[in-house]
Amino acid sequence: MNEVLLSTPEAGIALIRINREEARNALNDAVRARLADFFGQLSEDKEVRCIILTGGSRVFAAGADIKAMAEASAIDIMLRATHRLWQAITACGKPIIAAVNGLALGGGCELAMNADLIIAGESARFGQPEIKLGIIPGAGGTQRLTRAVGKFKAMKMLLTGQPIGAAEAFGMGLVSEVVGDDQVLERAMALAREIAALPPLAIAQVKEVVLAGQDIPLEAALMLERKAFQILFASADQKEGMRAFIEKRPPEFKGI
Ligand code: DAK
Repeated sequence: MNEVLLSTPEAGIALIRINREEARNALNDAVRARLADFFGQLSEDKEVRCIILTGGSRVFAAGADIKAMAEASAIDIMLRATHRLWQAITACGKPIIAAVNGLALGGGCELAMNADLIIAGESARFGQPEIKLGIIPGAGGTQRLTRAVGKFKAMKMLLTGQPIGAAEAFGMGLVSEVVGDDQVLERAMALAREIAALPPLAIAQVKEVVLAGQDIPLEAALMLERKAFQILFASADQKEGMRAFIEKRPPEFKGI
C-alpha cells in the first residue's frame, strides 16, 4: 500500500513518490494501479495546480517489473491491458513535473516522458534497455522518445539499450533542466510554485494544445491554438491578468 505515496507539500502542489526501493522502484501492477488512482484523483481536484512525480535518491524507476512478466504469455500481457493505467497519467490535464534522481530505465523513462517538465539531477541516467531483455518499449518509448529527441538519437538508445547521462539527455532535449542531485526536489517545487500561481485555465490550455498539436498537421494545430486563445477571453483570469498589468498591480487569479 505504501509503494506509492501522495502528499501535499504546499497548497496547490501534489507530490507523488514511488517508494519501492527494494525493487528499485520497478513498476508492478500494484504500483501502476496506485499511480493511476492518484493521477485520476488529482485530475479532478480543483485545488491541485501542479503535480510532482518523483522516486528515490538512487532510482526514479527501473522500469516494468521483470519478475512479474518473465513467464507471461502474449495473452497474459494483452489481458493485463496496462495501457489503461498509463492512460490515467496521459489523460491528466494538470501540469506534471518529473523530478528524477538516479536511474529512469525502461518504463521508468517512459513514465518520466509522460510528464510535461523533467528536472534531472546531475547523476540521473535515462535509458530504454528493453532490447537487452528481448522486448521493445511498450509504453511510448519508441514514439515519445523519438518525438522528443529525433530519430537518430532515439535509435541509438533503443537499438543499444545503453543509458545516457543527464547532461547528454539535456543536450538532446529529453530533460528540461539539470541541477545538482540534492537540488532536484527543491527546483521542482520552485517551478511547481511558479506554475501554481498562474491562471489554471490558461495552463491547462497550454498543455492540451501542445500535446494534441504535436500529432496533427500544423494547420490543424494552429487552429487548435487559435481556438484555445479565443476561448480564454471568456475567463475571468484573462480579464484580471490584463487589467492587473494595465493598473500596475499583481494579478489575483481565481481559476475561473
Ligand atoms: N523488475 C523487477 N525487479 C527489479 C527490477 C525490475 N525492472 N530492477 C531491479 N529489480 C530488483 C532486482 O531483481 C533485485 O531484487 P532481489 O535480487 O533483491 O530480489 C533488486 O531490485 C535490486 O536490484 P539490483 O541488485 O540489480 O540493484 P542494483 O542497484 O545493482 O542495480 C539496476 C539497479 C536498476 C541498474 C538493475 O537492477 C537493473 O538493471 N534493473 C533492470 C532495468 C531494466 O532492464 N529495466 C527495463 C525493464 S522492461 C508495457 C509497457 C512498458 C513495459 C512493459 C510492458 N505494456 C504496456 C504491456 C516496460 C518494460 C520495461 O521497463
